[in-house]
Amino acid sequence: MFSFFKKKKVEKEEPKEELVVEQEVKEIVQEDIKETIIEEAIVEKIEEVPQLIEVEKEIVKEVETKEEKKGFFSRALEKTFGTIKTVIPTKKEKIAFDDIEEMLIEADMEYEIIEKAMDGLPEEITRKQLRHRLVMLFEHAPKVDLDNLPKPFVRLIIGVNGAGKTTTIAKLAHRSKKEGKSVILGAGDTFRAAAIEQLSIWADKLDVPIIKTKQGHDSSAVAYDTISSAIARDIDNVIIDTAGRLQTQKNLNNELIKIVKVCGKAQENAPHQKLMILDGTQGNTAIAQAKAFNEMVGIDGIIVTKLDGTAKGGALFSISNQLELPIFFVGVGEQKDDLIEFSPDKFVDSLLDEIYIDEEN
Ligand SMILES: Nc1nc2c(ncn2[C@@H]2O[C@H](COP(=O)(O)OP(=O)(O)OP(=O)(O)O)[C@@H](O)[C@H]2O)c(=O)[nH]1
Ligand SMILES: [Mg+2]
Repeated sequence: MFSFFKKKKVEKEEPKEELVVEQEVKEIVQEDIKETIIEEAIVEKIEEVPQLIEVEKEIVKEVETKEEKKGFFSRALEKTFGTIKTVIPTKKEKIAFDDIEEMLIEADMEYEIIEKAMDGLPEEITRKQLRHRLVMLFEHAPKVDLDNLPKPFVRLIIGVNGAGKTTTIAKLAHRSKKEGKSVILGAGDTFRAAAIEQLSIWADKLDVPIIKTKQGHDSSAVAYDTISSAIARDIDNVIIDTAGRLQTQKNLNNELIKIVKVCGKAQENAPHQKLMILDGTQGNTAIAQAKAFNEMVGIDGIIVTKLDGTAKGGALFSISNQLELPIFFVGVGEQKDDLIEFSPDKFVDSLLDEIYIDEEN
């Protein structure tokens, strides 16, 4: 009995070993097959890489466009929209004339402009009707051809004290770099030592060259040197800071006129853009300042700052319409990326999205 069982046990063990070996061989073969499949898949995918990169680029672009639009109303107009919603709390297909009028007043659009925009509209207003009227308010502003810019392209930044000039210069320089353009800054606010320091810190942070002098020195000389340096170094963009000034400060204003003249000596037709920086929290009062500066040196465009902190977004309509100047950018914070390219269509659409149900009608 005992030997029988023993024998049987031995007989059973032999095929088990064979089975184990067979199993191991199978596993090795399966691994090989798997590796081959993976290798083939990788080769296939490598061939697809250029197409995938294209698809990825398109997706990124789409997301950026959406983000830009979303960014526009979620940040720039957050407070303005908050105010609008107190007047029109629920979205509708048609909105009463009086509600629209009240909403625009609350958003700090000038009453004269509101009357002009709404003249002849019916008692119940559709999105399409209102959109047409609001977009029209920006139409006097001349279009700027950004395709054939001179090199260097010189921008002179002007405005009253604390409007956000120096910070906006940093944002514009950052934007130039992102677009693959070289840029140089001119510390033309020689009035305050801290101003030169402030722009130098930004230049360091952004890793862009800066031309500066000592406090109290001639700011037009800084402007001249910055443009000359850009020409010598083949730099695309020049951005020149200036001291904050009120339209009533005669000496400072003569200085500004001199800076403009001297820029023209360094390069023909420079400065190519005189940009007025307006503090958005000032709403309509900023318009009077801009008018005075426009008479003094001629302004080519506006950048409205600090829209993140104000419910006065509606003033953008009056600013552009009254001054008949384009708004190029809006500032929505203190960081280098907090600058949004302004588009009347996007601005109006994001505002209407808040109060109308239907996108099309
Ligand atoms: N929230 C917010 N703050 C801003 C914006 N732009 C500028 N600031 C802040 O406003 C203050 C004044 O900005 P500056 O860039 O120094 O203004 P400036 O016009 O150069 O001032 P002066 O040189 O004194 O005339 C700073 O504290 C900035 O950080 C913006 O878009 N949003
Ligand atoms: Mg400054």
